[in-house]
Amino acid sequence: GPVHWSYEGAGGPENWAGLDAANGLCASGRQQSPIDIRTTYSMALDPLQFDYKPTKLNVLNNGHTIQHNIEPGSWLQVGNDRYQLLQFHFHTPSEEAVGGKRYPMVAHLVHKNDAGQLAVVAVFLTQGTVDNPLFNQLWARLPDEHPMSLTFEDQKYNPATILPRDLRYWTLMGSLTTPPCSEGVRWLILKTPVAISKKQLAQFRKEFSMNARPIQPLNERAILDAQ
Ligand code: B30
Ligand code: ZN
Repeated sequence: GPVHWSYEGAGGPENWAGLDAANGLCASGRQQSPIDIRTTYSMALDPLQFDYKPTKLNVLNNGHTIQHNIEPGSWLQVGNDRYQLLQFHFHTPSEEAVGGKRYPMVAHLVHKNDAGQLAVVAVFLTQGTVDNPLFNQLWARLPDEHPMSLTFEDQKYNPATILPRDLRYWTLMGSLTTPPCSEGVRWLILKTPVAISKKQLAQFRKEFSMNARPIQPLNERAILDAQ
């Protein structure tokens, strides 16, 4: 059958564009993600306003990550732009790099506005000394086959629990980091990492040892920095 996209070998990132006619931007796009954050430009940026509410725990193993789908009703507002939180998922190592260095993991919180435009908030995950209680709840019963989706009716959590206290961020326009690598994605990358334990990192890596796309050229983009 057709080669499915993956992170190494025949289906790996260097070959994504050749796997499907819809994936052309993976090779030819000029605004691709992820990027390395090096030179940034200070600007007065709108603060991120998270208006998230408790949601039923859903866990999906889609073969390339663990994804948590969110019930309608959680919102992100940036200036006058309002986006609904759809899902969040993880990559290891982090896809985005800071000064050439990747964090152990990243969470991508995927939002969409009424016009269908995506805004993805990236939260770096670093290794701390104690379990992060949220991740104990999220990953208590990971689906070990894919595709496989589990919903726990009696387990609610507020997705805001994944956010650091300090919401300062970098921003630029980019793309989906997976095929079809569609552009027009508003990236909001939080500067402050959140800690999870070594055991929790290992729990994810046991299933997904490497699911990060290589760093993409910045080309004519500027990374803005709210100071
Ligand atoms: S990311 O945040 O840039 N890594 C999608 C959303 C965010 C990112 C990447 C992809 C997305 O919505 N992709 C389309 C849906 N997927 C299904 C899915 O959610 O699991 C189609 C697909 O990719 O083939 Cu796998
Ligand atoms: Zn992602």
